[in-house]
Amino acid sequence: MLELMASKKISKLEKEEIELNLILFGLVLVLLLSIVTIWHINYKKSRVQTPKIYREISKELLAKADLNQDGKIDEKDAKLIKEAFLKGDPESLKADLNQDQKVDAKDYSLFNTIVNLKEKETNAAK
Ligand SMILES: [Ca+2]
Ligand SMILES: [Ca+2]
Repeated sequence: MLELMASKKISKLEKEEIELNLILFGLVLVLLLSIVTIWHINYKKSRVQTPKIYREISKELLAKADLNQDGKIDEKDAKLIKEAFLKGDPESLKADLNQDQKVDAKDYSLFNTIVNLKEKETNAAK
């Protein structure tokens, strides 16, 4: 009789353990699913919000495009890049954004792309 009771007790304990494991398994599953979902949403977001050209523009390039180093890329920098146009002296070469050792239309269009993207970014943040 006592033995029977003991085995019953054990089986009850085992049952509880299995249930607990099932609950834990379920929780882990839900956690994994939500991580995958969040990752997927963020992945889609980053794909939508980041045009290809923007991914190619590095932080260094953004820093370079701020020619007078006043922390923003604006018409003052545009003026500087115009002044540096087709010049080869070290001061003007700061405007050589694509680093081909000359300041030309490529750098100017790169600068314009950065300005446009910056504007889009500011508008999106509003
Ligand atoms: Ca500037
Ligand atoms: Ca260049």
